[in-house]
Amino acid sequence: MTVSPASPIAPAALVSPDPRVPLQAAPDTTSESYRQAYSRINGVVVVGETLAHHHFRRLARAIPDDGAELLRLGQMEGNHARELSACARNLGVRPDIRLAKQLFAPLHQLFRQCDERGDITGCVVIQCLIVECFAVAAYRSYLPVADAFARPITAAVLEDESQHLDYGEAWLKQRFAAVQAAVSTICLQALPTTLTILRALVDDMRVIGMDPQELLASFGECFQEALETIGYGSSEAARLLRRAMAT
Ligand code: PL3
Ligand code: FE2
Ligand code: FE2
Repeated sequence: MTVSPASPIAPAALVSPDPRVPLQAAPDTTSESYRQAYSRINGVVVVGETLAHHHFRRLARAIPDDGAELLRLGQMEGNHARELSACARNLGVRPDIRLAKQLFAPLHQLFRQCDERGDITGCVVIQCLIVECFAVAAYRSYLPVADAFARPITAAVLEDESQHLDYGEAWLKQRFAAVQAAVSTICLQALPTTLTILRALVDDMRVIGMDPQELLASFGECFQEALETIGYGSSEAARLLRRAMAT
């Protein structure tokens, strides 16, 4: 933290209690514009977590060997949906569920199509790589501007999400040669619809103090890292990501 020499004493309200969280001016959570933006963003979060819960239940059926583990991960998503909707309730804000369902519909539809044709790889990539990287990037960038009620909840959820990513990485890594082509195909189909969700929230993110550009960069980093972990070479991963994001 840098404090200008002209004002050696920082204003108390600007001092972050957690040294790992960067210093930010707190947005006014009671303003009408904040409340409307939060309603749309929290809607996307709650719908995303609820869909994640359903997706893990479907994965548990598709991969019976890991059924118990996948049901446990799905249970965590149900808890996330409840805990993160409490963040809106705490501000007296009602999440915009209708808009969020519309935004998530193409990605959820793609998951269902994969599930129906027995494309387990497609299902694992959509939920455990794409949705989870999206969640990790989003919660990471929300954390420094979260209010006092939402911050510890978001921090705990963020830790859980990395377990979900780990599951998908391990599953794909174990059978990389057999699944690589299917991974690339589903990335090209599913990443553009994920960016559409992000694009729809850009103005609202700015209103609540988030930096959409930073979120996008952090999503790209998370995804690139995941692809490398499962077996892609780094330039191969970068090329796939570039192609998918340009669509
Ligand atoms: C999988 O575990 C969950 C999928 C949820 C995706 C959330 C995307 C969130 C978009 C940006 C806003 C983050 C702000 C958080 C506010 C409570
Ligand atoms: Fe979650
Ligand atoms: Fe998750």
